[in-house]
Amino acid sequence: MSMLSFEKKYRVRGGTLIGGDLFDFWIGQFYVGFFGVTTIFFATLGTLLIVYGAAIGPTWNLWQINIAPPDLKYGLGLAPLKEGGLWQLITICALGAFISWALRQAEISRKLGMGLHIPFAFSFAILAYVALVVVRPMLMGAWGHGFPYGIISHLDWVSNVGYQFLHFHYNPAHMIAITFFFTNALALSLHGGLILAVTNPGKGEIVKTAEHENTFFRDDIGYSIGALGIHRLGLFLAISASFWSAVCIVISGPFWTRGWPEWWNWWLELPVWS
Ligand code: 07D
Ligand code: 07D
Ligand code: U10
Repeated sequence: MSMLSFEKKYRVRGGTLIGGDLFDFWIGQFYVGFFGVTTIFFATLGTLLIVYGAAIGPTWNLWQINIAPPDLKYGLGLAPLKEGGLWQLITICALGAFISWALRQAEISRKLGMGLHIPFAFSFAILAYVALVVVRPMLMGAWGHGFPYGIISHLDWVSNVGYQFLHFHYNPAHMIAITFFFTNALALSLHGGLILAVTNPGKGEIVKTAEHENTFFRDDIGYSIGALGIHRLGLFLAISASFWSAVCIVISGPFWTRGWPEWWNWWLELPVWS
């Protein structure tokens, strides 16, 4: 309720990327917009296709439902509906829904006169998905290299693909991605902890200031990155995690076909050792 006076000010027409006034309105708390409609369309169609795939499949067990990509023999062509064609249509719907969602975020940001940082960040999640189901399969010559849509089956895919390269932990880009994921968790825990420590004090205590925040980290580690800086760092860490994930899977197959431990032979082959 407290938001209502503010909402009156910003809930005005404009800022849309496409279609002008068409769909430029709200339903309840949700902004609709052209890309809201395309999101609903793709997400609904994609979900119905998954339900259809489950209906013609062997199980209704949520964990076991599996929509497999086409056999490798179909290459980069279209497959019959029941032999991976469904996976291809669902992939198109997923891409349609994710990209619509990012554009919807962009329209809402524009309406509010905000930066486009959120859709920019979400684009990196989409990039990782595109790397898995579009870029890598295309570079390897078959849609069959995409991952299957199912809660357990997609885990099996990750494990199988990992062992195809003997020991996926030796993939250098995988190492970089994991390091970014872990650093991201460290940064968020430090930031969450710091903000709660200064702004949510015990009864009778006063709320502390930015000086306290900076001083804590100067005392602790000799440097404070600052209020704006920690958010820049957080965004950088998070998008880097997705970016290097995309890199680590795109190089596995298209650019490196042997076991990942073998990649490190370049170290032993350095001329300094001979
Ligand atoms: C908390 C935001 C909310 C999102 C949630 C996910 C669905 C799927 C659909 C039954 C952090 C909603 C789930 C819509 C249900 C049907 C048809 C985000 C939050 C709660 N995975 N993965 C999960 C997806 C890949 C891997 C869980 C999606 C790659 C491993 C969930 C994608 C690889 C493990 C899930 C995707 C991979 C998981 C929790 C797309 C490498 C786990 C996700 C579109 C990235 C964990 C049983 C979560 C698990 C898990 C969804 C892709 C690896 C089902 C939508 C192919 C190793 N994945 N995943 O919290 O418990 O994300 O699995 O790319 O251990 Mg996965
Ligand atoms: C792809 C998700 C995109 C999601 C989108 C939105 C909805 C809507 C609706 C909630 C990228 C979806 C939204 C559906 C939901 C509502 C309402 C995110 C994506 C667009 N690994 N590994 C990674 C670790 C091993 C292997 C990435 C760790 C083994 C393979 C990350 C370990 C082997 C692949 C990572 C470990 C192996 C990966 C995943 C430890 C198996 C990939 C994160 C501690 C034997 C994948 C792009 C990611 C990848 C990937 C971490 C172990 C294999 C860096 C920490 C050794 C084959 N692994 N891994 O990418 O890079 O998120 O994918 O052992 O393909 Mg690995
Ligand atoms: C942050 C922050 C900060 C805050 C914050 C946050 C980051 C300091 C100020 C935010 C953080 C949190 C709240 C913490 C928790 C969040 C997470 C852990 C992240 C994960 C989130 C979730 C798991 C929740 C996910 C929920 C979602 C995605 C909402 C789902 C909503 C919908 C499906 C509806 C979307 C609406 C759309 C698309 C448009 C409007 C549509 C409708 C209202 C529905 C009806 C549609 C129509 C009428 C359109 C017609 C449709 C047509 C024509 C198509 C029909 C097609 C057919 C085939 C039928 O830093 O600051 O605090 O809080």
